[in-house]
Amino acid sequence: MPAVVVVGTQWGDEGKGKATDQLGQDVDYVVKFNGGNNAGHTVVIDGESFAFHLLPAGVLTPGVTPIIGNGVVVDLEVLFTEIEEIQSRGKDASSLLISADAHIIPSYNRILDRTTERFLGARQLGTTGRGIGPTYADKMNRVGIRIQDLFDESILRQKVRSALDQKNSLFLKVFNRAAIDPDEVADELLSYAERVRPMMVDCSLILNEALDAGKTVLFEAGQATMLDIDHGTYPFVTSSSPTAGGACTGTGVGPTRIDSVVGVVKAYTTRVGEGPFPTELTDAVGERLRTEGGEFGVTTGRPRRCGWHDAVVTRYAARVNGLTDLVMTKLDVLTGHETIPVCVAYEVDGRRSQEMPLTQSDFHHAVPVYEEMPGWSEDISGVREFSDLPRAAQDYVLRIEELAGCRISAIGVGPGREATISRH
Ligand code: 2SA
Ligand code: GDP
Ligand code: MG
Repeated sequence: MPAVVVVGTQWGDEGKGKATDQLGQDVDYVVKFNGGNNAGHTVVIDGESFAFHLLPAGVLTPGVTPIIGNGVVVDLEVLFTEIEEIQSRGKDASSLLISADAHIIPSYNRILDRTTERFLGARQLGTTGRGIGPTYADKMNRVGIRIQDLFDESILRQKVRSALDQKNSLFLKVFNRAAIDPDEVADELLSYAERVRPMMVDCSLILNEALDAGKTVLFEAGQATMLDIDHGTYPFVTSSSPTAGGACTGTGVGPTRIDSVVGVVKAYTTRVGEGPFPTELTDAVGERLRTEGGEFGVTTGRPRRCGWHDAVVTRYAARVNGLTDLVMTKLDVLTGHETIPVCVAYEVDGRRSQEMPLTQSDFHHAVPVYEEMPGWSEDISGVREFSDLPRAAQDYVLRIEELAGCRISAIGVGPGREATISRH
């Protein structure tokens, strides 16, 4: 497939890193199109684990050109720390490219993100504190700083000053903090300019020319459908577009050029941060999923909230992303449960529906309707053929496929690249 988009179908951490790494073995470009270093993707190669926050997962594959698209927000300090870390582990990151239009996360937005969360107290969103929300807000308010601004010092200083004009009064009057000196911020940003210069490109031009020349491109999403600013559980969302449409706006490639959209879905469900989660388990079973699934944030180390598979969410994700395929991950983690409930519908005020409720108020009190599936006890981590899975595990996958209305073309049974069952 010349152009394939990989998205998360739930609340993130579905295993997009592994899926991108695998699909990315056969492509020429991997482009990250949304989010920033709030993402945490884990890739395990030959038993060695790599965690990415800002860099596209494709950075590990020789011959692949990784690109940070215009839809991404870039923390320059994190960028160079990650590059150095990868290089110190013997991998080459020198082919990395960055869109000239990508926005930069200035230090004041990290401060603003964390201070706002503290200020909100019980009403906080549970952000990653990386400055993501304030940087996208600046972009929409047209007071953002872009990668290209690093190469026009007077414009950069002017833009930082305008952004801080508004924020300093907030810091001083509301948060009771000292004002931030615009020149200090500009000096810090400018100190990265020469290292960024060779990476800065026109992302849209490069990708469209590559597609014209018959090359292949993988579009890698950070976060997931239910965290999408438009289609997620607003306001408990991130501030970007992790759904398939974001691949177009976040890179400058038109929708007619996209061939397939792969949704990554965990066999169960997790969420980090605040917000509604109908199938959440707050009991010992949830704790067991967290322990056996290693469900802790890759970026912040926060324990993830865990619950059963919510097929209403998966079905919704299939619709809003126009999914062509699903890749299911972590089926191995469900081994050993006597029965496995799957949420097949919600009840809202006594009415049952398989679709996402129209309003967030309804979603907040949606009651999951469960169907009990028989579990299995055999270790499935070494299975590589679908027909070799225990009957109950096969039925579990087929039922979710049916409920989602989308084919499950691969199944993960372990974190490693090889621990995958392909159904092609
Ligand atoms: P933000 O920082 O503004 O994007 O936070 C807003 C909400 O989005 C959620 N969010 C995430 N949820 C799951 N995984 C994410 N990445 C990391 C990971 C998370 C971590 O891969 O483990 O390490 O904690 C991610 N990024 C943002 C966030 O929890 C808020 O609910
Ligand atoms: P992402 O944000 O969607 O890329 O996912 P994360 O990397 O944050 O979290 C997914 C976690 O599950 C990582 O630790 C992966 O190594 C791990 N993982 C991915 N697929 C599988 C699988 O099929 N089985 C198991 N047991 N672990 C998996
Ligand atoms: Mg993650």
